[in-house]
Amino acid sequence: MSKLLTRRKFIAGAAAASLLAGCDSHPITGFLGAMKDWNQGFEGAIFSPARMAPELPPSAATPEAAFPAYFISDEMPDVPDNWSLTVGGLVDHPMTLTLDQLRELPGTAMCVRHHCVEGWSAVAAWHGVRLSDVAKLAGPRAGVRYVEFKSFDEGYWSSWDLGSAMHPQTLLAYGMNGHDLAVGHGAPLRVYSAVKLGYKMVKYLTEVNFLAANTGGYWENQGYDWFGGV
Ligand SMILES: Nc1nc2c(c(=O)[nH]1)N[C@H]1C(S)=C(S)[C@@H](COP(=O)(O)O)O[C@H]1N2
Ligand SMILES: [Mo]
Repeated sequence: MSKLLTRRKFIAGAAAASLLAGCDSHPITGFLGAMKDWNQGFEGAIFSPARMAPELPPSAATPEAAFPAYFISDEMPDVPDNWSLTVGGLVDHPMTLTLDQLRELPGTAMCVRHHCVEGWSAVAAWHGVRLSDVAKLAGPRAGVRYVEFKSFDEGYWSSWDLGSAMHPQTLLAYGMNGHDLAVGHGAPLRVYSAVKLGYKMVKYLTEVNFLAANTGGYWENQGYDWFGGV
């Protein structure tokens, strides 16, 4: 399969994702059919139901002007023209996804509290696609144990344990509080999760890589806890 997912194949993929999301009364065809040879045990282990972290009503959201925007670049990063997300590593179907393609996937939203190790916390609703749905399209291989996230912000990156990455409350988020993600908060796409501390949630995302090895992270390599759970 080509690196660039064609629109037709992508739509088949989106259909496969919604089938996998729980409606499996349809015949297994196309992209989903191609995935039937997955290692079933591995699939069960990584996409098994997880305990859900507490969510808050959208009315609990912090006024946005009071929600810090934090990035390591000296100035707010410039969103590259023709931005796209690369999904690769040890996967059967490496992909390059545009923002429109991501928006066509089944989406979800959650309102949760953000915890930064520097001592602040704030609440927002985040909108996007479950990383586990993107993983189902990419088809991680049995040796995968980690997921690495890279950004266009001065090389900021993080790597996660596969279980946290596949948690149903771990999103590739393109929206916040009902509108598009602002550049300050990581546009066009960031990781957002109810189960991790702020520094694990890479903004300005460019790459998601499914890997056998732990590749550390920007803050993790300077002493912050690598797991970084909430
Ligand atoms: N690319 C990138 N992602 C990043 C950071 C960063 O500097 N660059 N900072 C992290 C930290 S420490 C926190 S607390 C959150 C902040 O997210 P916010 O700016 O939306 O509040 O982003 C995380 N993701
Ligand atoms: Mo942070």
